[in-house]
Amino acid sequence: MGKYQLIYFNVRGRGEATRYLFKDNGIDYDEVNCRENWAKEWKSQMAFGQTPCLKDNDLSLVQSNAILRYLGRKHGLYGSNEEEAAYIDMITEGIEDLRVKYVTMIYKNYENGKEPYVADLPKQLLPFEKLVTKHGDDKSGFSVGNKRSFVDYALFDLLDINVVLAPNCLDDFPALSAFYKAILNRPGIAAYRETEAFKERTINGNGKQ
Ligand code: 0HH
Repeated sequence: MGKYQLIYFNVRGRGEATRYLFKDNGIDYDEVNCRENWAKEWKSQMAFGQTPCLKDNDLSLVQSNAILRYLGRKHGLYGSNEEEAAYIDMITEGIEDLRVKYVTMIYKNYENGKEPYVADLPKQLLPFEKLVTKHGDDKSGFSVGNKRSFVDYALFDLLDINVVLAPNCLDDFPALSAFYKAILNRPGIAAYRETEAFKERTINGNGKQ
């Protein structure tokens, strides 16, 4: 089996949860930066004209959440039973909804949109606080059940980008704070976040955060 390739721009963006999954689980992969020659070489190769793209031998997979689900199935990171997998999917879709709000504000309306976005953040984060409390284990950093799953990395990245935007946004959410800390302190994640590769990537393509 060849090594995975992650084709993406040199930003955290929609690639970061997959990078966390690789790093935390000791899975080797090659990073391919598609920024140069994006329009000429890469874009037409992508099923929806966008990246991230995961290559696994003959498989060429785009859509960041499809990539996470694929790796989740392949590496035993998709819950312990059907019910857990369903909650993992549900939280994944909730994360997607908030990520779309975040990305829209960052790319289309940062100057006027940041303040109302931050004001609305507690309302947006509350469902995740309740879900982790009910279905997961915050101290261990499990969103669902008592086992690592791909959604943990997606939730961690969502919290991380919002903490950069609004440093106190987790203060009133004890479960999310504990969850965030648990993932942050995992050796593979902590070591990765100390690398130049991580530090030199901006969160977003326009440098706003
Ligand atoms: N639903 C998709 C997913 O979840 C959305 C992917 C997406 O928006 O995977 N991809 C964007 C890059 S993410 C894309 O491919 C934002 C990072 C921006 C980095 C700089 C972009 C420079 C572009 C020349 N966008 C490129 C495109 O649509 O042509």
